Amino acid sequence: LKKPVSKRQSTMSPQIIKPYNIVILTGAGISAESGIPTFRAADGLWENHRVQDVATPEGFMHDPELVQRFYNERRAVLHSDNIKPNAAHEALARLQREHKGKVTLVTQNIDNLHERAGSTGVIHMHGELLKVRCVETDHIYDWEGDVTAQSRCTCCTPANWLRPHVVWFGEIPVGLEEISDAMDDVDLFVAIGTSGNVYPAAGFVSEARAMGAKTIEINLEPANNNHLFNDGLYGLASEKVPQWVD
Ligand code: BJW
Repeated sequence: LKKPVSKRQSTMSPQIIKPYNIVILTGAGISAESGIPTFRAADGLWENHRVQDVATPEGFMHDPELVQRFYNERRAVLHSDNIKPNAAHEALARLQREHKGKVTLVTQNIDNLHERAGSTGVIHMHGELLKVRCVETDHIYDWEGDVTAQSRCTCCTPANWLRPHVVWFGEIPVGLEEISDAMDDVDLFVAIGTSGNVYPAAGFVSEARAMGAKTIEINLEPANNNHLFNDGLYGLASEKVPQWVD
């Protein structure tokens, strides 16, 4: 992995250059080759559902059973034997182990493929599929199977409903403070397999540039915010990410 030349570093003498800090943002594209579908298909539907029906608090209030079923199905897919981390997840875990500076891994994905590849400290800014939370207290529970009509929290009396621990449109993403801390001393920002359509994640590249960081996009095709990146590596994540890391 070659050292990025950022505005800040280029003004420093070589003797005082410290190990550089990397912030990586991943999206659905990194898990596509592991068998998990991306979101923005040409027909605008997510697995045959309208976005507003399954990924908004209003959709959940209107038809909680539909939304629970949608996430139950995705949880079941995640557990199936053919879903495994791919070479891109593995390369990022290797980078985290071997890089001398900080590597902050932020994912918009709710799957657990980064962790299964060996990554640690992953910030799941849009939540986690294998967790649910109490609608009243926000207490979070690990959850492997289906959420049924009988599923209730154990933190309230009487017990309350559980909802998927995911971030829907109009809700505040998870870990924003930690992400902002990492952005304070970022030298290299890399976005992998994300379409640049959803904020605040799509705006991180601008924040990184404002800090003087170099920015790279790795994607099958240029994202919506592609003009904001210094460099692009285009192709399958399972090929381009290991090439970039190694
Ligand atoms: C490959 C590949 C291969 C394929 N190899 N690549 C303007 C500014 C700021 C905010 C807004 C704004 N206008 C509207 C908003 C609000 C809204 C928003 O962004 N709306 C847009 C539609 C405009 N944002 C929100 O509501 C967010 N909250 C918020 O803003 O709170 C206010 C606030 C923020 C900050 C501080 C204080 C207050 C919340 C957004 C929540 C998004 N939730 C979802 C669902 C999560 C649960 C679930 O999974 O069901 O998150 S939506 C969905 O989109 C999911 C994803 O994480 C997210 C991003 O999708 P992603 O990962 O980019 O996937 P795709 O499918 O779009 O793209 C796949 C990419 O992969 C493509 O580029 C392919 O080329 C590539 N690819 N195969 C490499 N093999």
